[in-house]
Amino acid sequence: MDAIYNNIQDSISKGEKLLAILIDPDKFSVDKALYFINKVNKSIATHIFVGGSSVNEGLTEDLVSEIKKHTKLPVILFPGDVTQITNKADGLLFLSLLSGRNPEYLIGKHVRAVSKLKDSSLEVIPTGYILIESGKISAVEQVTETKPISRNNVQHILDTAKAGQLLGMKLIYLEAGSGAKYGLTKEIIKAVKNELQIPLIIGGGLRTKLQIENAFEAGADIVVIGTAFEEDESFFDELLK
Ligand code: 1GP
Repeated sequence: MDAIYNNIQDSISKGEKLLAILIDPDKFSVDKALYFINKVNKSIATHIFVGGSSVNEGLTEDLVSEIKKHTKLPVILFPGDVTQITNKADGLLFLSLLSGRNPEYLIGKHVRAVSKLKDSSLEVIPTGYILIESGKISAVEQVTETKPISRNNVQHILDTAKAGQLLGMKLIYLEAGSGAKYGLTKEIIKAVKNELQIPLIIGGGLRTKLQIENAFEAGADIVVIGTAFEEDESFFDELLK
């Protein structure tokens, strides 16, 4: 039943690194899906994440349905809101924003999600989501009305990630914010990875192959890339299988 999560763990045990392409339904037209997903299929990407901080209702379901027609990769929801939950996907990152102190994003929206998840076949993966300050105000910060953790306060980042694991979360997602000025440093990634026994996702502001490799080298199990492909699809050519 936990195929996505088990496959992530299998890959990690074999030393394989995982790359998720993030598609934001608000910035992406369904007409482009076939062309774009063909590029994803030819690349080293292993997962497709779909979601955004603010997405109009219905867009996610239409887009996920279209994506599913063209790929065998797992399609996982990365929702900014309950309205983005759709059964058409394979999995759902059930995100709790641990860096913030807004109860809506810690537990409120989750309670409202339950009725949508009734009879759902989505694989729900509890995920501790931690926003780190990265040179500009991120959409997550604006929408959730929470402050990111300072990138200089590594101990607080570590304690937050560890608290997520102790609460039973199955993944920790360290987020610099979409289009961040600076991606997360190797030092932060390494320090958090050393604290955790659960897989670590890293995303935000990564735009080059070297930055992706550095994140993997520092200990990221899954790297998420969104903006780099939105801005320049030729980036896929650097990431061919
Ligand atoms: C955003 O971590 C993801 O939530 C990806 O960030 O768009 O900067 O690649 P980018």
